[in-house]
Amino acid sequence: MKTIFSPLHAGHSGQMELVAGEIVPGFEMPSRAEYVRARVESEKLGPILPPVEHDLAAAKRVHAADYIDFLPTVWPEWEKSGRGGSALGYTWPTRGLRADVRPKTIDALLGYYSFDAGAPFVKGTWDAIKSSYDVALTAAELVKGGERSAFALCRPPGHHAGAAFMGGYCFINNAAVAAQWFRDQGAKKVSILDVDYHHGNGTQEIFYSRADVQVLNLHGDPMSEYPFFLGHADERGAGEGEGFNINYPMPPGTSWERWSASHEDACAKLQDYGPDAVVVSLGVDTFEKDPISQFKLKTEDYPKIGRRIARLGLPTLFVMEGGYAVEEIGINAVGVLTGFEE
Ligand code: Q9C
Ligand code: ZN
Repeated sequence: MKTIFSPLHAGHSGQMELVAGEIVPGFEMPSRAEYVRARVESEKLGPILPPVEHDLAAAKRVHAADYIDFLPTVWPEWEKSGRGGSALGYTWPTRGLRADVRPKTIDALLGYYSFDAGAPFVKGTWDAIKSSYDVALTAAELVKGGERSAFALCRPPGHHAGAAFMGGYCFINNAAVAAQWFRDQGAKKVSILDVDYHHGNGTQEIFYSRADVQVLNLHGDPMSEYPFFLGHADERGAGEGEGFNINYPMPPGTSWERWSASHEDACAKLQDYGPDAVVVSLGVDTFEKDPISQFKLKTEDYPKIGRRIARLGLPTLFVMEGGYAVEEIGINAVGVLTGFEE
């Protein structure tokens, strides 16, 4: 399997994050991608290739054009206003406020275009976002070109980003962009299988009213886990999309037995749907030692995930999402991929 990777991810570094009332260094750090890249090499998964640059048209197929146009302006505007640190909003248009007003200052716009303070910008953030997007599209092109699978080693991740908002370490929804790109290239139906520990709220939002992209999500129960306000079992899609969004919230402490039963059910529903391509939102923050998660998957479980996905027998794009036990991310993520290839 070929891996697409860009070193430009590393410019998105040194961000700060609000955790339990304190500002701490961000968990979503550059070494994550470097550990994965190193493991791809040491396991000889296949060649590691740079992305091809793309314009932003494919991003605007799933995101609002004004949102995408805003992203490259964030750091320059933040600097112009004399700030350092991380560019973050602090006011959100929640219930009782006007979500239809688009104010003018950078502070207001950061709130307008986000759902939490989990997507900080630093100087290199836009270039990293753009490279991650290019990585996803370049890997999708390999699959469209006839490869059985490809690995988009994206950083920053994407699945919390919705049509017009960032959050949860995510800016552009790389998996959603790739799924839509497959559709635009002639795929009639695409499935997104999201195995990251956190619910992919952005992906769900983007495709919620559509029957042509099935979204299956396995994650920590949002009654007690981030992102709290989406990802519940009764969210099944709307209108034409009714029945094409499927959530599997699971309790803290979930281990392989429970998780794999949900995965089995998701794979069966995916197979019934019969897509032309599968996009896997590959987070490995389900790992027992993940510092921000509550599931108990073990290193030996990850190849089993890959083997099950391989049995679907469909063209498959793996898109890197979360995973914060940095030293083990490579072992676990590449474990899925080598399991797939067996
Ligand atoms: N106490 C992804 O895995 N913050 N995003 C959690 C921890 C947000 C995770 C706070 C976690 C976002 C792509
Ligand atoms: Zn996650």
